[in-house]
Amino acid sequence: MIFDEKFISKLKNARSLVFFTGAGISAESGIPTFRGKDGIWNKLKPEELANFNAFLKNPDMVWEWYQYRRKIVNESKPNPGHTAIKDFENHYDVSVVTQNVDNLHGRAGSNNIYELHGNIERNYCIDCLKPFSIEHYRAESKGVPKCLECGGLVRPDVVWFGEMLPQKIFADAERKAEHCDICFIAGTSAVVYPAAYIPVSARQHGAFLVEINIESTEISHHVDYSIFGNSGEILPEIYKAARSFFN
Ligand code: BJW
Ligand code: ZN
Repeated sequence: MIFDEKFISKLKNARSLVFFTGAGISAESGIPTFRGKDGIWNKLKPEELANFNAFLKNPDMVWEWYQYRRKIVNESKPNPGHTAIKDFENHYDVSVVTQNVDNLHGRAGSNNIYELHGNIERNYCIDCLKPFSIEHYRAESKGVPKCLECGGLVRPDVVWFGEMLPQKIFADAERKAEHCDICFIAGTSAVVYPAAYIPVSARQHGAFLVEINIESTEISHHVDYSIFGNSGEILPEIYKAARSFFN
C-alpha cells in the first residue's frame, strides 16, 4: 500500500500516537456498527434504546438488547486492526481512546485504553450503584436482574445519551490528545459528542489527523489525510511502514 509522503514523514518523526476508535474497528470482528452502510442498529435506533428513560420504561427489553450484544462480543475476537494498534506500542507511546464497549482493544493487549462509553462486561445497580459482573447473573433466566443488595434494577455500565462520560477518563484522554503527534480516527462516524471533541482537541494542539474509514464522515473535511478502506487491512499496512523505519 502506498501512503502520502507527508504522512510517512510525520510517522517517521512521531513519538506519541492517539487512536480514536469507534464501532467500525470491530466490524471485521463481526460486531455490527450503530450507523453507516452496514449499521444494523439503524433498525433498532440507538438513541431510543441507549437512554435511561427507555431502560426505566422497558428494562427487560433494553437488558435483552445488551445480552444479545454481549453474546456477539463473547463470540468475537480482536481483528488485525486491534492487533496493529497494540503493535505500534513497540515503537511509539500509544493511547487508545475508544468509544467501544466491547473490550476488544483490551483483549488485543493494548495497555493505555480510555473507554469513554464504558464497558459492556460490567453492570451496576441504579439505586445503590454497587457493581456486578455478569457472572452473578449467568444463571438468571430472562429479563433484567435485580441488585443482590437492595433489589434495584441492574444496568450495563455503559454511557447512554444524556449521561455524563466518566470525567477522569475523558479528561485524561483529552490530555493525551493534546500532546500527541498523530491522531488516527478509525471506524467512527464522529457524530457523538463529547467523544468527537478528542480529534478536535488533538488538531487544535498541532497533531496531524489521519482518518481511516470505509466512507467519508463528519470529520473527513477536517483531517489532514483520509485513507478509505477496512481498518483491519489499513492499520497493519501502516504498522508495516512504521516498522521499516526502526530496522
Ligand atoms: C468502518 C468499517 C471498517 C464500518 N473499517 N471503518 C454536541 C452537539 C450535538 C449533540 C450533543 C453535543 N453534546 C452532547 C450531545 C448529545 C449527545 C450526542 O452526541 N448526540 C448526537 C448523536 C447528536 N451526546 C450525549 O448524550 C453524551 N452525553 C452528554 O453529552 O452528556 C452531557 C451531560 C451534561 C450534563 C449532565 C448530564 C449529561 C453521551 C453519548 C453516549 C453515546 N452512547 C452510545 C451507546 C453506548 C453504549 C452501547 O454501546 O450501547 O455510544 S451511542 C453509540 O454511538 C455508542 C458509540 O460509542 C457512539 C459512536 O458511534 P461510533 O462508534 O462512531 O459508531 P457508528 O456506527 O456511528 O460509526 C461506525 C463507523 O465505522 C462508520 O463511519 C462506518 O463507515 C465505519 N466502518 N466498517 C473502517 N471495516
Ligand atoms: Zn443495589
